[in-house]
Amino acid sequence: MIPAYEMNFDGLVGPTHNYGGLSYGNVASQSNSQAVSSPKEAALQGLGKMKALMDMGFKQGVFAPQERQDVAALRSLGFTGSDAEVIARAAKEAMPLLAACSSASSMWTANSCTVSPSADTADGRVHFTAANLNCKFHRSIEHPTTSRVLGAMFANPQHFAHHAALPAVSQFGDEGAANHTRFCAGYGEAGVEFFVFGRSAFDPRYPAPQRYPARQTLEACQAVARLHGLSDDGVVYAQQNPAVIDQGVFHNDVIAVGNGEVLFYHQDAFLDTERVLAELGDKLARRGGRFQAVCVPREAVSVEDAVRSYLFNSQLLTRADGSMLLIVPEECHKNARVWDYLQQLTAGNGPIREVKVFDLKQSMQNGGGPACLRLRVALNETELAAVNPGVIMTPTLHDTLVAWVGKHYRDRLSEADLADPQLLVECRAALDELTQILKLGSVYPFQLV
Ligand code: SUG
Repeated sequence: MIPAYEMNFDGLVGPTHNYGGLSYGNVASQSNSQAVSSPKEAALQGLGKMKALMDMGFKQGVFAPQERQDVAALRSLGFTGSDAEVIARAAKEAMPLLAACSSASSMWTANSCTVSPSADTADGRVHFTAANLNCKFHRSIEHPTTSRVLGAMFANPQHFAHHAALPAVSQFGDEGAANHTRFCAGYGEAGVEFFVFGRSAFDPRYPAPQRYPARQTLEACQAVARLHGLSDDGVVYAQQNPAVIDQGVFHNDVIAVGNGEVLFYHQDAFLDTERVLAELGDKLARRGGRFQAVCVPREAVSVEDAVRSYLFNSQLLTRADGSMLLIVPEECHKNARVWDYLQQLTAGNGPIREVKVFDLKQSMQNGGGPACLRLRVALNETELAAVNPGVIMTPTLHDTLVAWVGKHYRDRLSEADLADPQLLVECRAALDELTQILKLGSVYPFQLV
């Protein structure tokens, strides 16, 4: 069998990173609304994580940010004139819309798309479906550029198949890989794809949350599975517990993470948990794997502590010796109950043996932890060789990107700064240079005119 790997493509934080308070149902986004951000620090924190994982021997890639501000989106809402006039008018008349069109939210690449590796798909190619992210306006404008960037990263049609985002209506609300996990005995072997939804558009048997929106629907999950050519015996669907959505678990990756044969999850994460675990176990066994569920009981870590610390928004990585490493944000270290739990977990004889802590505060304050910042793509060696080499992290690329951030990014950004017409000019200059560094060609609207 051809050797295969999991590769993490981390979102490079864009130069307009700010705290817009744009995500109702995401506790961190709401509580840090209008705090002053540091785009430079945010980008460097992200690059620090990418470098650390590369240095540990993991395959690491980088996913380019989007053009912001999105002047075309503002124009579609009726703001007219030159680009500078559009921004000035939006700032004066509708600051929330300017904030939405300035968001650097594409950094959370776990939401960019859903990926099915070639071992799972009917035509033997790696399939990508861009996520419509249609629950939030500021995120719903990401997918056209996401599709172009994915197309430039994974260009070879012999190995890679790309699907446009699902129809942008709430019945097909799709948040990408944040609600999708894949279990397998080995990255190159057929696996079991686990889709978690928050509600059904049509079927009243699935209770929706009361307070906060459920962003992902069952029907979206089923459509992605069909598009990717997955077989029924390689797919499991589960409903997220609506009670935890109402406590701020706006994506499944805020309450569970899986890798290889292991699911690390909170006791309250799902509805019908026993059925879900049994189905995962059976289906993985038929694909040669031995499913292991690591449940975190609510007595050890409450849902509130899970949401505050982002314990489950961690990266679960397989080390060379087959044991697993958990990459957690610093907020886990600061929470005594979570930290105690992690000490016990790694001291036991379960699969997770080590924890590493990263400072990702700039992203965390908008509700994005280590797992949100990365898109996982399982690739065999032949497919890996077909990835655009410009987006594969190397020590040289890391240093180039650190220098690029130093040259172009602001130290501070407040809501008032979004009205500065110079910001757009700076961002476009930065992104124009970036597409050359990453060898992406023309992917941004300002490059396509
Ligand atoms: O969609 N926050 C993002 C965070 C996404 C986290 N991703 C995963 N869990 N995979 C969201 O809610 C906040 C932007 C602001 O308020 O400025 C924001 O979009």
